[in-house]
Amino acid sequence: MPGSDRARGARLSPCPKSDYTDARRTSSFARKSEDMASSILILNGPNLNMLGRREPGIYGRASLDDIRDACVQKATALGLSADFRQSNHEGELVGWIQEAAGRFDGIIINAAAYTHTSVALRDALLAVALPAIEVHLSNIHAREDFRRHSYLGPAVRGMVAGFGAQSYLLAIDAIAHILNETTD
Ligand code: CA2
Repeated sequence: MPGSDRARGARLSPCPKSDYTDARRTSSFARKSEDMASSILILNGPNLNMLGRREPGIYGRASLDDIRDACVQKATALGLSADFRQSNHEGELVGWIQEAAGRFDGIIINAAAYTHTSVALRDALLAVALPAIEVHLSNIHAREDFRRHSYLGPAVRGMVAGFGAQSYLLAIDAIAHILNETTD
């Protein structure tokens, strides 16, 4: 799925041609020192702290703690470190995205209801220009019309939706692939 040119473009540093060519051949994992794992920030928006307690028919029975544990396990298996956070406050999520620049290599975000309302989260993701993936537990295209539009779409490389907690694990696979690929 196409992501924003701006987000991808910012990963290409303005270095001399020979270095640039080398950088294109070298994976981002390989560019890091061997003992330094790539790190991803996994963000969760409002009400996701309620998972497992209400609406299991739509969102499944896993709690957010269960999903965090599965994400950390999956990330570790892929050689990534993962920081998993949840907030009910848009501004806190914006702050975490802003702080991610220079500290994390990629972002996975389930912005929950803010997906469908937040220009601020979209702008923050575009501003930090880290590779980002949008996730949803439910298939947002099979629900109410208002859930079919995501403000985050232009700011992310792609979206995984509809697979319950598995959506997060698929997104970790995808970001590992992005971080491991030759920059192009
Ligand atoms: O499917 C998803 O992951 C959503 O991001 C979940 C959001 C919803 O607004 C999006 O359209 C799709 C809702 C998260 C609220 O989670 C609850 C969990 C348990 C009980 C009530 C809400």
